[in-house]
Amino acid sequence: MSAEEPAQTRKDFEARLRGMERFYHIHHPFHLAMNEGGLDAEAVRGWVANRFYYQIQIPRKDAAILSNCPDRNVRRVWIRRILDHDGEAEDGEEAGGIEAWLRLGEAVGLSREEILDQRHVLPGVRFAVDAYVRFAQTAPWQEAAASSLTELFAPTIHQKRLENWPTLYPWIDEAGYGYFRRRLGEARRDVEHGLQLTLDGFDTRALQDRAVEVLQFKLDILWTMLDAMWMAYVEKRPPFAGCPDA
Ligand code: AHQ
Repeated sequence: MSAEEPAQTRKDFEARLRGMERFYHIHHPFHLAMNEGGLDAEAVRGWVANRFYYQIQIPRKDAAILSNCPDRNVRRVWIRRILDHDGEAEDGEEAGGIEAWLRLGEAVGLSREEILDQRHVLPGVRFAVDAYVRFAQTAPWQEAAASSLTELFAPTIHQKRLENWPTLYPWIDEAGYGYFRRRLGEARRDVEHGLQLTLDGFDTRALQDRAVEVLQFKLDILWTMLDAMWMAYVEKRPPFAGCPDA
């Protein structure tokens, strides 16, 4: 890209961002298998236990963005994301998304203890998620905000789980599906704000190219998490499997 190339129109820039759906992790073999009923119970439980690590880091990621953002109007909206996950009460309806994810864990047959103590979290998942948090702590807040735009593509993935899992995985207690239901609305609301910030803030071609790089980085994080889970729970080759005295 030459330095003097003119900025894309907002419409073309948005279309370019939305066009990255082709790299979204809904197309990963793990999710393809999930949505065809191709995962065994261990793989479903492994996914829930590993994704819990992602969920508990999201509020820290969003708090990092808040701490780097000097704009009160942006912070006043962005802070909702933390409360969506951490909740506003210890339990009950206001307990938030992390509590709802723990209920999903119990619904697939995991104990709260084994989810909370992270015994199932794979190294590859931990490294990918930690890279996301560190990016939010160290990158300009606008770039960290733009990295959340993978949620442009998230409503479909939650909707598919709600539609498919009851038939494909009838052994899962449907009481656990509350998380997916709440994210349908939360993701749509969050991504509207994140998209406006990005379309407004990345207003030169160089900045628009940077936003695309940042979104690709986040797509890489989501894809890599599932690579680790595919090896462990589909290939049944967790880290160090086959090593002497593993
Ligand atoms: O449950 C998800 C969630 O709370 C978030 C926050 C958001 C962000 O700030 O990066 N991204 C995200 C996502 C969630 N669920 C993922 C899924 O596949 O269930 C999708 C993921 C995303 O698209 O980034």
